[in-house]
Amino acid sequence: MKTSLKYIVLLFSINFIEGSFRCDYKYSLKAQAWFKFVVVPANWFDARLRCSEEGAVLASPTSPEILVEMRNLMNRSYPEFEIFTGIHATVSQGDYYTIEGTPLSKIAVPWSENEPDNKDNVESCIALNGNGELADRPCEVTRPYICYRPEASHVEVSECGTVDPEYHLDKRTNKCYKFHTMPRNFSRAYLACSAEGGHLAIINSDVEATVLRELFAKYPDAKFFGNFRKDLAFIGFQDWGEKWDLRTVHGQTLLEAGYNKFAPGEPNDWTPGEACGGIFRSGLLIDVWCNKPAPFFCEKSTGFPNVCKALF
Ligand SMILES: [Ca+2]
Ligand SMILES: [Ca+2]
Repeated sequence: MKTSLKYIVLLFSINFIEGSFRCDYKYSLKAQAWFKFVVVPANWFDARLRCSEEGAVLASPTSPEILVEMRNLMNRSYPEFEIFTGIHATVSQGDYYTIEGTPLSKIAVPWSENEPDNKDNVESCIALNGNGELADRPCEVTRPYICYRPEASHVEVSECGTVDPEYHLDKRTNKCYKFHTMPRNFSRAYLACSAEGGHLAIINSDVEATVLRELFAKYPDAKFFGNFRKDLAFIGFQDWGEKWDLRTVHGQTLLEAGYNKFAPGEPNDWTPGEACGGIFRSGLLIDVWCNKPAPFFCEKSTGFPNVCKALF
């Protein structure tokens, strides 16, 4: 009995399922890809970033099948409604390519009336409207958008419930962790963890502090490139705009969360709204400037977001 149970657990803990991805994406058989319509408008740069962090790309209508699926998701058939596509000339004005490198000349989608016009010479990003027509727009304006992930033949969904191989399960806390060595400010670090289906790590026990301390130790200073402090990393607490009221990104005080051991002299004086959570290599806490880029820890539950199979 015990052996068979172990076998079943093993079978389900590391899956090599053909065609699996997070369930907040919808699989299209015709386009052989996963799609997610993001309703909250973002500027083009943030749209690209969020799709990328989710393991996808900002969608472009590179085939009739993809265009059909994009229009289905938009679900509006009037020209006033627009989404951003991944087609852009943000590197060199006028040189339009999709994120994946397909040139604009290979995109068989008509232009909207009087477009493209590069109005005021500030338009380097391409929107798709409800009529299925293109228009160039300033990249800084905000639009909804669609993230896209072509179906790979073999996708490894880990025991952490993600295709991201950098998340590792720690049996002591039954949570998964990823250490981002590329430094970001607190806001961008928060975005990265969130887009990956997790959150900036919240320490709920001395054991979890040990887990992070040990993970940090696997990355000595020499493994980081760049000019920033390598003795601390962001984790998920901040002052929420009120001086001294440090709380986790899930709203709990550190005591409620289960761990509030600060380094000697920390937290020290700071300006409200500019104190964000950090952890030293020692495992002790520190409050740091939110806008100074630092490496960071993400934490993820094994079962969120859910993983879905493509229906073939
Ligand atoms: Ca235009
Ligand atoms: Ca935790």
